[in-house]
Amino acid sequence: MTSFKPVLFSAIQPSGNITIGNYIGTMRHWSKMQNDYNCFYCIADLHALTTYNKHSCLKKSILDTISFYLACGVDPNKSIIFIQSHVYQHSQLNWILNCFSQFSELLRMNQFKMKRQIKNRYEKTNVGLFNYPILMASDILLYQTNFVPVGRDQKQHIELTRNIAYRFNSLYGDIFTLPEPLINECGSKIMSLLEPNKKMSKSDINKNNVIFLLDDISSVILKIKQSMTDSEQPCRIYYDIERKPGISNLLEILSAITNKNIDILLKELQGIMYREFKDIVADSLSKFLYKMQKSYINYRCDESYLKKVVYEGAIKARLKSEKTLQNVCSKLGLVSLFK
Ligand code: AQP
Repeated sequence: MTSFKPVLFSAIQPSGNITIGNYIGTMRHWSKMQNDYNCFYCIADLHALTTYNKHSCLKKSILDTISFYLACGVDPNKSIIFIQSHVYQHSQLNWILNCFSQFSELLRMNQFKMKRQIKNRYEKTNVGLFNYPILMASDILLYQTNFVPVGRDQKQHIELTRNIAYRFNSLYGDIFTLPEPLINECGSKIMSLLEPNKKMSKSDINKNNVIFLLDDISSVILKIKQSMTDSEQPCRIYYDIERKPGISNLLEILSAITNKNIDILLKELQGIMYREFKDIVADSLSKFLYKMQKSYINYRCDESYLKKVVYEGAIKARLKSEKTLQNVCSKLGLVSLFK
């Protein structure tokens, strides 16, 4: 007899090289979650179209992302790994949910406000960027998801997803499961290295702000050494996001990759100077990335295996999502081709 497992959905958009922020905020939890949840791990390529302008690199980014999913321990025999655009149900439900979402609630989305500002400087904002949270709601709701591990930046999108699901359910009965975000206290928002009041992001123009999982070790060491701290005298290492955003950010990174909580780290780090602290962070990160990159390369050079994984994943994801979509269509009075 198979026991009931809650459904977990998580995704990363292949909008560039994956960052240590993406890893700490979500991916690092994925492999241990496989035993307790029915996991759907999606490569959100349609989302990437909203901001990505290097379309010639998109295919590479998608294959890189699948390889990192595998490198961080996701097992395709336990979890479903798939590419969003292979499962057309996402786009179909997206359109339907557009018709159950309000313009005003999308205008309130902080990520849209922030990304639109960046875009205004370089190009015009596209409608996809505005619509992004509804596509995200569709991704989640199609699988009757119970939990969504996300970084803090995505909390508002999960709240919107719940609101849309609740609105739909109030009209048509219990069609969608209302998902809960899973947000860790530590590492849920890793900040930029040089501007620690701003989130670390793949698309940051200043690459010294970001540790990418594919960075070579010498540049990781340099980026950490150059990272912004503060001028408090005497310099002391403690956790205080307001007063010491740079040091607190490095502490969160160190805590996440060493699996030690911050209180324990602080005891170990008592009395050391910032320079020594940065050496410790750089050393731990280098060891972590070296292992991760070694495993990544093994997967990345076998494209036919990567394609097999996402092919099989798409078949399973279509099966599950089609059930929800059929249910939704029938409630709406759309005529089925088959029945
Ligand atoms: N800095 C971060 N700290 C913690 N978690 C983070 N996440 C992103 N940045 C951080 C989490 O990673 C997951 C995947 O994110 P995404 O690729 O779907 O979109 P995003 O949040 O827009 O990521 P980026 O890196 O900022 O990409 P760009 O620059 O393309 O917009 C999400 O769960 C997110 O919370």
